[in-house]
Amino acid sequence: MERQKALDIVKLQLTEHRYQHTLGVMETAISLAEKYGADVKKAEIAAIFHDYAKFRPKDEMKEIIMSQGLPQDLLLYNTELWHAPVGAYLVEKEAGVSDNDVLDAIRYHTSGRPNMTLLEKVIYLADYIEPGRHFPGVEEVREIANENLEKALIKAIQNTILFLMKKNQTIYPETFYTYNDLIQKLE
Ligand code: DGI
Ligand code: FE
Ligand code: FE
Ligand code: FE
Repeated sequence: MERQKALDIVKLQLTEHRYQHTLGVMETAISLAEKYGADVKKAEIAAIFHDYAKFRPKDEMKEIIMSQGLPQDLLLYNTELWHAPVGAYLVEKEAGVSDNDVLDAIRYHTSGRPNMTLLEKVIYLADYIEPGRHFPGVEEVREIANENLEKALIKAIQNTILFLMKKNQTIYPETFYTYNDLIQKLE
């Protein structure tokens, strides 16, 4: 799909602020893909669509999780996790994106998963470090991302887990499994 067509589709689904975030993720994902050898075109499309379902009503997302065979344990954790797998489903159904690498990068952009593909890592990290992000620790992750993709990903996940724990929020187990997998593979 052409970049402009994808952007036109996604713009209708997002607020202006979230659309600007999406443009940042797109530029960052392209840079990371070029640097680390991921498919640049797939990174572009996955980045554009990654938050497609962000503003869907919770009822609709819940119904899709229940009826479309998505992981049922999502329903026991933070609703903020839902837009990633639901987004993968809707982007295929409504926007006609059929590339499974792209759909998986959307599906796992919030929780990650063990054995993440290069493309999945690029999208997860681009989402975290795009220029519009300003939370504590992001600059450190940006610097690590210039050197080592996996180390930057680990730092981003550590920060996310610590942030959620400080707010007394639950942590989705997949987030821990992703973290453990990356640590175990670090050389
Ligand atoms: O959609 P974005 O805001 O661009 O970013 P995102 O999809 O990476 O994360 C959305 C939110 O999900 C973020 O505020 C933190 C939350 N989150 C991420 N991982 C977990 C999580 N919430 C819980 N409860 N557990 C997690 O493992
Ligand atoms: Fe997201
Ligand atoms: Fe993220
Ligand atoms: Fe995002």
